[in-house]
Amino acid sequence: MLKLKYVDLKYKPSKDELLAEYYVEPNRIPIEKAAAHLAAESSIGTWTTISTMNPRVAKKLKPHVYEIDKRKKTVKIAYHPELFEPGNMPQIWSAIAGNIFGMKVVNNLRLEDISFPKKMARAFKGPRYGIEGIRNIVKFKNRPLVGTIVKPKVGLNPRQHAEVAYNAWVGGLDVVKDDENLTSMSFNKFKDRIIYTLKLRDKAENETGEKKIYMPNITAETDEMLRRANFVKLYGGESIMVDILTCGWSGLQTVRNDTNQVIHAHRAMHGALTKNHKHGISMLTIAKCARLIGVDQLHIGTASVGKMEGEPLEVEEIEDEVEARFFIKEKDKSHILEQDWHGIKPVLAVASGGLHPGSIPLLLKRMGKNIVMQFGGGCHGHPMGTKAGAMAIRQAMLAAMHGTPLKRYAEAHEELREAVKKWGVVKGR
Ligand code: CAP
Ligand code: MG
Repeated sequence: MLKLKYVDLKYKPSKDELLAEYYVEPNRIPIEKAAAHLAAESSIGTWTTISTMNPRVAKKLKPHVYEIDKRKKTVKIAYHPELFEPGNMPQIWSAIAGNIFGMKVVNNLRLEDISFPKKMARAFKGPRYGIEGIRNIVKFKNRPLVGTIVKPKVGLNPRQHAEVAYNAWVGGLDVVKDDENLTSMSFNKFKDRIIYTLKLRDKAENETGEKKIYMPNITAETDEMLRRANFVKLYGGESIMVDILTCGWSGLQTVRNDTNQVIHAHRAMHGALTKNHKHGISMLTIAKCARLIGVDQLHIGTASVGKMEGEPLEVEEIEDEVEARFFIKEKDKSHILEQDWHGIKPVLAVASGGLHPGSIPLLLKRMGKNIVMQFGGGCHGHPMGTKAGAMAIRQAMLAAMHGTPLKRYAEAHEELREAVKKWGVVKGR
């Protein structure tokens, strides 16, 4: 029976192959052996030699472990493109992020990065709007978008929900979105919420003369998501939000292909994959796949300014990803959501979680102005209420854009003053 040799450290991957990088902690075997098992199980092989393997299949489709770093415990594998179905993200993950996580030969395993060859990447649609499309909708380019998540996460009825959204908009926020666990509840039915909230969005637009955006969470079974997106469109909503990981890539692909709205991607559950830096799947990998499928906005954390754990690394991974292996121009140093991907539009990064007006200067410094900044507790927790919270956020954002220290700006702005009194100003480099 044919015994295949998967490790070939002299192998030079071609530009047509998919490259995957793993962190590998082998279980009492040499890392080379563990790597060979991973390569086999994620492609054509299994735990033993098999009579049905023929030299032709082996020669064409066998992946190559082409790099092993014993100190860093990293392994890189090159996969022939025909191991994958074009445009089928679930299948790609079933292969290179599938069975291998459960194998006894590894104690820990983390998929750190995927590099797609151009042809495979082009089988996906990418964002319909991307950064430029969203900027065209809001009609400004020179500042971050600021927004809120209606809080409490769930509990308000549709009228109350719409009222909170309205107060946030007229206070100065651009975006209002539902929370990740708010869908169609007994006390807050999706359709009622859409009707009331979009009506007050129109009112807020008329009163402020600014474009206001509502991102309703359509997360549900796939057909239902499409029905909800249609309903939103019927009432004049140009945006929808999807919990991309709990829905899965398949649901997300359908939403991307069968709707024509701006897609805001919430990453609820990502911590189950990303939080353990020895096991799971990196946010970088998730971000690349989400961009290929075609989300327009993606949560990437808050550069450790906010509440979510593990963020410095997460954000660094995304913001500083310059290992130009993903068919990008070698010299392109922009972050993974914005790199030039030859026709696949850039995605607008979303910073959310534990933010308040005092977080803005540092956030702006670390993440730049091409982001959506979102404030839940940091808006509705304002001592004077939601509208004042929104005003304080807008004031802090304008102050930060002009390089004015928040405390100085707050002297003449009561809302910001109260916010800074409650939450302070976040310091850092
Ligand atoms: C923010 C938020 C977001 C998380 C997601 C929340 O609210 O709505 O879902 O920030 O995190 O419920 O926590 P607060 P990430 O502003 O009140 O914290 O972007 O890291 O996935
Ligand atoms: Mg939330």
